[in-house]
Amino acid sequence: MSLVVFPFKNEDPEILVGNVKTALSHPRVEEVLCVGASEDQCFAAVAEACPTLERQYGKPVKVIVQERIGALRPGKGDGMNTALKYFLEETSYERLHFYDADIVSFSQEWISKAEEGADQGFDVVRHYFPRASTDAMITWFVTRTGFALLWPKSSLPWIEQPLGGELLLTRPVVKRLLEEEKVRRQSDWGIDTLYTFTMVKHGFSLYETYIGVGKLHKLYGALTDLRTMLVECFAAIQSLRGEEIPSFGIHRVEYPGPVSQEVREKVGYNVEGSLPLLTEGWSREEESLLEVLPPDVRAGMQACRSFPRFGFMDEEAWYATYQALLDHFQFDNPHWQRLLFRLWLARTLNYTVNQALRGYGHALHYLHQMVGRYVRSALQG
Ligand code: GDX
Ligand code: MG
Repeated sequence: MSLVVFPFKNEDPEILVGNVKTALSHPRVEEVLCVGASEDQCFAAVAEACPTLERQYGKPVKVIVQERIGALRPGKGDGMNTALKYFLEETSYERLHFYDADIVSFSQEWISKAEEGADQGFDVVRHYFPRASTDAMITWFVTRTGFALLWPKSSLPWIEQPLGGELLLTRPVVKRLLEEEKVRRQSDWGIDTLYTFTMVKHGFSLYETYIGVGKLHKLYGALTDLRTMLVECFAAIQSLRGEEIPSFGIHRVEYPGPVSQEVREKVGYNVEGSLPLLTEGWSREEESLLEVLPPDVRAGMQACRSFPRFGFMDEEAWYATYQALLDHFQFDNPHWQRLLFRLWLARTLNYTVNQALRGYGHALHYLHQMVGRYVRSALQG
């Protein structure tokens, strides 16, 4: 029997309560837990709905505020780790499901497919979805790239959506995650990276189940909204450097289905609006950091100060840049944070213009092949 958890922060309570009901009506679900970042408006609305839901469905429904467990910015990591603790200390269920609170395409199928994977004996089941070719730019250029560079022999680079917040964990996995000091510490957006990394490190078997309807959820406006997430996801990878993990763990991926026209045609971000972000607001300190980058990248970024440039940031340039970032990036330095964002933006724009523009099939094939090329380069050292 299973516990379903929704971590949330300032979400639309109507959507969250709808998702709670969907979970409660699933026969495998014994209890639903919502973990809020604070006692915000959404928290109050969900708390008010709980007693009625409990009566209606005859199952416990709780809403709690996340504990302060980690050492970084108090964010989604504290929320998810609070849920792990609750699961281990307050319940004896065998499985824990996580789903984002803002999903509007959530259905019972998501729970059933995860349960089916676990029924087959997999320790972890992760959901994956069709994504637009210009979506998931942190996943491709930060997380999967970093996994390929640092752990090319592992299954990590081949996990479709390593940052996804929709997953099922069996009890031994939850126990192992919470025992890791690095996992408990990761209170911010880096939590998904830490969970993914730790489950592979300990050799848990992994199944990725495909959800064809896709994840429709609240969208970001400008690319700058992604800055915190980008920085925290990169820092999470950097903090794991030097850790050894097993080669070739058990990892199976359900074959995907046809991708809807809507996803194929969707543009993931505002291209024109992000161009000024390459040129605006350079400080002397930020300029001085360019010194540690490969010469072509340094010259390209210097040119950006007067006009947006990104033609130089191709696949090879990003590989070399990433290596330099692993060595030199400082998480607590705001100049480094701004520069990391600009470098990643240059890579994202370069890919958009040279690959995504050629069509959906080409772009997705390119991204997967790119990971393969990075894996091979990393193995050759
Ligand atoms: N308890 C708690 N505390 N929940 C939070 C907090 C927090 O500080 N911050 C965000 N959340 C919830 C939020 O309400 C939502 O349910 C979920 O976490 C994901 O946040 P959202 O703002 O919807 O982000 P996005 O871009 O949709 O997230 C995706 O990428 C993240 C990542 O890249 O790290 C999604 O797959 C996330 O699960 C993933 O963590
Ligand atoms: Mg979301």
